[in-house]
Amino acid sequence: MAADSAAAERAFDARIAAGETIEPKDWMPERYRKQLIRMMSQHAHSEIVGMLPEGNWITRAPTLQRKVGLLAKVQDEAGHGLYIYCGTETLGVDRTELVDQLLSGKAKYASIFNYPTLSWADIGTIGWFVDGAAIVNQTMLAKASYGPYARAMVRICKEENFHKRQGFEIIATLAAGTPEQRRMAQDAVNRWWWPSLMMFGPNDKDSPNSAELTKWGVKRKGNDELRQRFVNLTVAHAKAIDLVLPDPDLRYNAETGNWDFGTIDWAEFDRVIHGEGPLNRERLAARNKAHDEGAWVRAAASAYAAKHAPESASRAA
Ligand code: FAQ
Repeated sequence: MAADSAAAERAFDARIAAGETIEPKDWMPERYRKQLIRMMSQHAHSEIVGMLPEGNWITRAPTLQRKVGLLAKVQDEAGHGLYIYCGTETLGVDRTELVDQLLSGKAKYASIFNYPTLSWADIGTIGWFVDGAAIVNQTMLAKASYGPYARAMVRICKEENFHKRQGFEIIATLAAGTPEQRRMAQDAVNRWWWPSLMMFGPNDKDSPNSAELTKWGVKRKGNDELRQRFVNLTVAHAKAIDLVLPDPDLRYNAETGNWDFGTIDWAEFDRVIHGEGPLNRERLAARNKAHDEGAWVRAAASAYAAKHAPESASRAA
């Protein structure tokens, strides 16, 4: 039996080495399954909690057109969350269990969504920085070894690209506006820059999951390389609209071709991912309230399924 499983593991490793995609019904090591459930469910939770900071501005968007755009973006994030929950379910876990982990505070979700959105410029900055960072990270995940996750990323990245452009256009408009609008834009950039860099996770040397995820082809690039790629891209965007990234140590390194940047406040990151960020409690309270208020929808859906399931089963037969 143990010999069988060692042989299965060798065959699995060979498939990964050959760049094959692993599909739900394929054999996989239990640890691979667990790591994917952890990472994918945290990702799904992030999309869902990520609706809250932006949802905060739907009623206050400055024009009807801005409101329509923001509404569509927030709906897209909901879709991404549901899509990734479906992907996670292909690994044999029940969504109810995952949602319970989020609601009880046991599961992590992206640290960035525990910061407040104080002005309209924050909405532009989230699109520019947060969706921008998400694209850099998820474009690599679109090549992940697990098929359902990789395919979800292809579709999601297309939408995130649109969100990023929309956000950048908002912030560019403000940056080219009145002195007060420029100040608002700069203030948002000052507050969101460092938390956006934290989105990529700890430095590789402090990342307990990276080695395993890299070995199995889930992560194709390390946290540090992706963070650096995001910095390199974003410096150019900030220059184009004459806003300043709040880092006195930011300078071009001709030897590496990268923009060197200052030290991230990892103590702040640790606080935020352990529930002590500016809005962790409010975010969880909002999700719990929404879940409680949605009880009647779940009850109605279950009642409908119970009534119609036999019919649809016999139609299928
Ligand atoms: N926040 O060993 P590593 C979006 C945790 S989607 C919170 O390096 P790993 C769309 C990590 O889970 C944004 N926790 O972990 C949108 C682990 O904890 P654990 C979400 C973090 O998995 C835009 C521990 O620290 N994207 O923005 C964070 O190898 C706008 C040690 O870290 C994804 O989830 C963090 N930033 O690498 C929506 C992408 N970083 O579980 C609305 C998929 C680390 O051991 C509006 N995920 N941790 O207790 C990933 O690529 C990876 O999971 C990383 C972390 C890179 C996030």
